[in-house]
Amino acid sequence: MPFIRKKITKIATIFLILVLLHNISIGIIQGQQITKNQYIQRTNKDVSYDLIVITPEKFVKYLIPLVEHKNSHGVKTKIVSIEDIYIQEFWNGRDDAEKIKYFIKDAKEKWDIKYVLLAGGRKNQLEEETWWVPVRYTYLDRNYSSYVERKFLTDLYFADIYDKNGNFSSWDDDNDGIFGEWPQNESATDIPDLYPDVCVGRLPFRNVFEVRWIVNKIIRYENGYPSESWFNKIAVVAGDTYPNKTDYIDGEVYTQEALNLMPDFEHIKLWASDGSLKNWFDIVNTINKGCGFVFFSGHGGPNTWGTHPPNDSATWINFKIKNMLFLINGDKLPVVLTASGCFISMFNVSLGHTEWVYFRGIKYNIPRCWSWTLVRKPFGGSIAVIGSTAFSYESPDINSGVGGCEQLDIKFFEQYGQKKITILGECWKGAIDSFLQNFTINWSDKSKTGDALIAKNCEQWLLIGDPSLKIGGYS
Ligand SMILES: [Ca+2]
Ligand SMILES: [Ca+2]
Ligand SMILES: [Ca+2]
Repeated sequence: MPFIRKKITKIATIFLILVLLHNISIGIIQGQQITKNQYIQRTNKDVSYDLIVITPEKFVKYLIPLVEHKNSHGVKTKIVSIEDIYIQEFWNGRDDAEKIKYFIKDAKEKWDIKYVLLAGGRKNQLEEETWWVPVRYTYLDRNYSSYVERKFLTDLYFADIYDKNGNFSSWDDDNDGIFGEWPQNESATDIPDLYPDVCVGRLPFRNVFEVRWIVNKIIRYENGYPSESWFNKIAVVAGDTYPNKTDYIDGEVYTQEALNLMPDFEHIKLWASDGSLKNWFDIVNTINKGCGFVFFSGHGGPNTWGTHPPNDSATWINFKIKNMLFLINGDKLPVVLTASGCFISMFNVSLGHTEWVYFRGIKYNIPRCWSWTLVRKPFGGSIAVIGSTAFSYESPDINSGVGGCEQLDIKFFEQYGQKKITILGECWKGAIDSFLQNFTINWSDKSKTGDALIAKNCEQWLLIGDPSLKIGGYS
């Protein structure tokens, strides 16, 4: 008997040591004195939240004023640090981005969240990418051959957490580490349903200064006075996107469709065809006077938006990052839409990252993309930009509009102007839902310009801004 007792004591001791090592290791791995049990105690409260803010520990204290502000308006908000997420999802997720996605799934199931703010972007300006909050690249480009060039950023990955059967959607069905894969001349190998299950927006902060001034911007905007006349205007900026390819003035047709959906707003047309859009100054002048929305329909790059006068492909009318210096619109901050501006929201650009920006044929580097520059601008700019992180594609058929990126913008205005949805992220989500319901994707399509582009237009349509933003502010 003493022998058996001795054996039980030995087994119990080993078990105790293993339990201790396990809990300590979780703490040590993350460099924090925290055990898994402590963590579960902290998070298993029987509560619900509307918004979770996901951010590195470093930014947390600067986001607390935003949380207090949101809670004061009845938007129940919780900040969760990336470091805490990595502890909680220690056993889940193959990489950092997938851990975040599992956490969002857990948060939806546990707290019934509606909105997720990814509050962090690239850490530095070097060529090598390191991120405050992880990103996901998908592989669905129809213009380039190598995988490196074919990948593009998508935050829809973090919003589309369930597949059509209600299971966790990895966006990597064949489990090869290549996400959202639809190779050229082949059927799709990964088939996500793309329908967002939560509303996701990103503020790609690089430093605490940006966090502080954008938190301040959002608070001032939401506490502002929506009845003020500046907000009740929508400006549209467009010309002939494709002078040779299509025989209509593309951007002007699409922006008119958006205006038709916004009857309660004063319409300001900056159109190349009637001379109301001659150059960038017309845009700066309009934004400086104040408007609730600006819809740009044309071309883009990380550094610029642009279009043409009718039937004149040689002439460009651009609105570049450098022109934003002249924006002095203060608190009169528009929500900006521009799905057709290719690469305009490519928030992975940096001074060490040379892709896609040219001056007279010479590549040069920019510290941040057009959309983020507009949102982060102090004393003006915009409150949010919804735009594309890669090549976006206009519909080849103007009558049906099948899958064209312009339809995403138009459906956004349908959400706001017709369905009276006033929360920014819900307009974003509703537009994607409606787009996907209208244009069914055949995932077996092998054509170069077919259904893959419908999927791509959705995946890259990124909200830079607070998804819980009350458009026009609280009265
Ligand atoms: Ca795959
Ligand atoms: Ca889904
Ligand atoms: Ca045209």
